[in-house]
Amino acid sequence: MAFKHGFLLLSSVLSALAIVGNGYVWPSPLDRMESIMFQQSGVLREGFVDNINPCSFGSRVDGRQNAAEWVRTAFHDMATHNAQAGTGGLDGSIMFETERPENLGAAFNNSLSFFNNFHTTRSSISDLIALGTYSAVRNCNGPRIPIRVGRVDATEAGPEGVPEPQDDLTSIVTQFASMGFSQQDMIQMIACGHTLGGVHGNDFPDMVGNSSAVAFEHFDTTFDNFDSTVVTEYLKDTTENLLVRGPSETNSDLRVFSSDGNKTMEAMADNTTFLTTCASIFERMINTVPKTVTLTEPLSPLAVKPVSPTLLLNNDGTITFAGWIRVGLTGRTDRNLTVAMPYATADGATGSDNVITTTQETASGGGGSGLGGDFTYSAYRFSAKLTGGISQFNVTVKPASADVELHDNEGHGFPYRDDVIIQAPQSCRNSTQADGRGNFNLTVVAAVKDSLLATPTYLQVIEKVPRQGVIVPSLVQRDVEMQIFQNTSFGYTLLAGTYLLPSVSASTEFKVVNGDSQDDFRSTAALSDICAPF
Ligand code: HEM
Ligand SMILES: *[C@@H]1O[C@H](CO)[C@@H](O)[C@H](O)[C@H]1NC(C)=O
Ligand SMILES: *[C@@H]1O[C@H](CO)[C@@H](O)[C@H](O)[C@H]1NC(C)=O
Ligand SMILES: *[C@@H]1O[C@H](CO)[C@@H](O)[C@H](O)[C@H]1NC(C)=O
Ligand SMILES: *[C@@H]1O[C@H](CO)[C@@H](O)[C@H](O)[C@H]1NC(C)=O
Ligand SMILES: *[C@@H]1O[C@H](CO)[C@@H](O)[C@H](O)[C@H]1NC(C)=O
Ligand SMILES: *[C@@H]1O[C@H](CO)[C@@H](O)[C@H](O)[C@H]1NC(C)=O
Ligand SMILES: *[C@@H]1O[C@H](CO)[C@@H](O)[C@H](O)[C@H]1NC(C)=O
Ligand SMILES: *[C@@H]1O[C@H](CO)[C@@H](O)[C@H](O)[C@H]1NC(C)=O
Ligand SMILES: CC(=O)N[C@H]1CO[C@H](CO)[C@@H](O)[C@@H]1O
Repeated sequence: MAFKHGFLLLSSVLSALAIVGNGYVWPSPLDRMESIMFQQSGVLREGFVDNINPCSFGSRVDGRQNAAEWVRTAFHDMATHNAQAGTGGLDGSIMFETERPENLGAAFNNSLSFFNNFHTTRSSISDLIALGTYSAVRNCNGPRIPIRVGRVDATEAGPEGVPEPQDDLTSIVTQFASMGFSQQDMIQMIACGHTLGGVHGNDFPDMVGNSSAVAFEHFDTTFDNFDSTVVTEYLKDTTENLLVRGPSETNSDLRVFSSDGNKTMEAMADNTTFLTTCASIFERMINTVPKTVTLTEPLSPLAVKPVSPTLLLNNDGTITFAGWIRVGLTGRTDRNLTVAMPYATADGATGSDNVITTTQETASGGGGSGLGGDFTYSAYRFSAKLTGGISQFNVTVKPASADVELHDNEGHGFPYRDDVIIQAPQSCRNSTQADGRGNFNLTVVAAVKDSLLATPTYLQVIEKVPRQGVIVPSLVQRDVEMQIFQNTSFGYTLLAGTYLLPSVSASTEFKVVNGDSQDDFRSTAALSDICAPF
């Protein structure tokens, strides 16, 4: 097969999920989204919250509120769903639609360029938009919205059809009906959306009476709190929401909110009811997807999760196994834990010698959390030199005052094989221009078991390919057949592959694959400038 430098477009890998009980079996395509969702602060944090923390973030700098922009992005992406045909919905097609009059504003590209930092083969832009709504709402003191994943990104623009403030009530009701939402749903969804943010002078100068980008008229006085004030101020007639108070040509919120005699709004005036109502309608909003998409069960955090495990063949023949074990603290009163990893060698041997010890991470107090207390964890670091290799491990957690717990990955053990090992120190990514055209030279070295050499080994790099008019590049897999580079006397041969990465792709994912064996999902950003000798 002539794979060399060939490529294929990535399709969703998320359809082949193994979900067991509450959690799922590790490793899984879900791991990426699970980490982004539940490792929001502290040690091992992913940084997804950076652009929306605090809830008002952005508003004092440039008259924009990022949390509000993320929520608006989800609605505008979803709004062109056709429930009858089962087309459109939360599918990332907003990427191709930012120049439409119905999508006025910097909100969409601003949100998408942030989500792009988290875009991988295992985290689609549309799943990130959905997680963006969860995160923005949660970080603004709003309710917890269950997050299902598996959305597949559109590859082109969809039809038009986002409601606009000058539309009459009948056409707005019709538009929501076409998306699959009733008149009451419509009132709820808009009221919930307009508890954050406001209207910008540069987007709607006639409404604001000022075309300045920093003239930002909030929908309610608590624009940075996800609460019912948008409703109560409307009912008390003290609201400064320009979609209620503003010019009558563009006061769509007044038309919508009063369309059932204020019945739905009155029912949402109470904060508790507001939060439960919004959790439910926003969950339906983000789960409005094309009928070709099957969403997973809601993500829940794994109780015990290996984080960034790596192997490394040393020049004395030993193998270093390092990484972290993330241990969930939810429901634990005794947090004085001893965490260890009984493992099986490459040929399956176990025993009391084959146990890796861990120490609690010292950075950031040794732990971290999701948003709003949805999940908390401690992180345990390990780094062990193995002499017989590895094929799988379990995790034991011993609270000081209770019996030892065995975490065996739903009975499977955590599979982890040493057939193919990416040699991070021998790999490099030159940060200076390799060829004077802005390309980066990526060199990847892997140790492959001699017994596997009859099968070709491929370096698979995900190249980010820019698209005209779209702020998010597409992800294209490039396969490079790796060549023998150095023999060792340890049963492994070092193979090397190089790929010239365009600068937009300098930071991307890669893996090394040999038949059924692979070392998976590494980041070029973690590589140094110089390839060190073995
Ligand atoms: C008839 C339907 C709707 C109309 C006509 C409408 C109209 C508007 C307008 C004119 C703005 C100001 C945008 C700007 O100045 O950049 C806005 C902002 C916003 N809308 Fe809506 N909207 C509708 C429904 C919704 C829904 C269902 C949501 C729910 C998620 C939502 C969420 C938001 C948010 C969060 C903002 C604030 C954005 C920011 O501060 O940057 N909208 N909307
Ligand atoms: C427009 O808004 C800006 C920013 O809030 C403000 O400095 C300016 O005075 C406003 N102009 C008018 C005419 O109100
Ligand atoms: C609904 O509430 C608005 C704002 O307080 C008010 O102007 C309007 O008269 C109310 N409509 C009905 C039918 O009660
Ligand atoms: C809702 O909560 C906000 C603050 O979180 C508070 O200012 C407001 O008074 C509450 N509204 C009602 C109706 O309780
Ligand atoms: C891990 O647990 C599974 C299931 O309980 C067991 O079959 C396997 O032998 C264990 N592995 C090790 C290394 O102890
Ligand atoms: C944690 O438990 C160990 C015994 O398992 C004990 O020696 C140690 O003092 C405890 N540490 C704290 C902080 O309680
Ligand atoms: C990239 O690096 C490899 C290995 O160091 C080298 O052989 C190749 O010439 C380099 N390519 C460019 C364009 O610098
Ligand atoms: C969003 O970004 C794309 C790509 O850079 C650009 O073509 C498009 O015009 C931008 N949209 C807006 C509204 O600025
Ligand atoms: C590695 O060993 C093989 C066979 O033993 C030999 O053909 C090959 O030239 C050696 N390669 C290197 C890079 O030393
Ligand atoms: C500028 C720079 O760091 N260049 C290095 C790129 O990587 C190759 C392979 O390790 C080195 O030889 C260069 O010195």
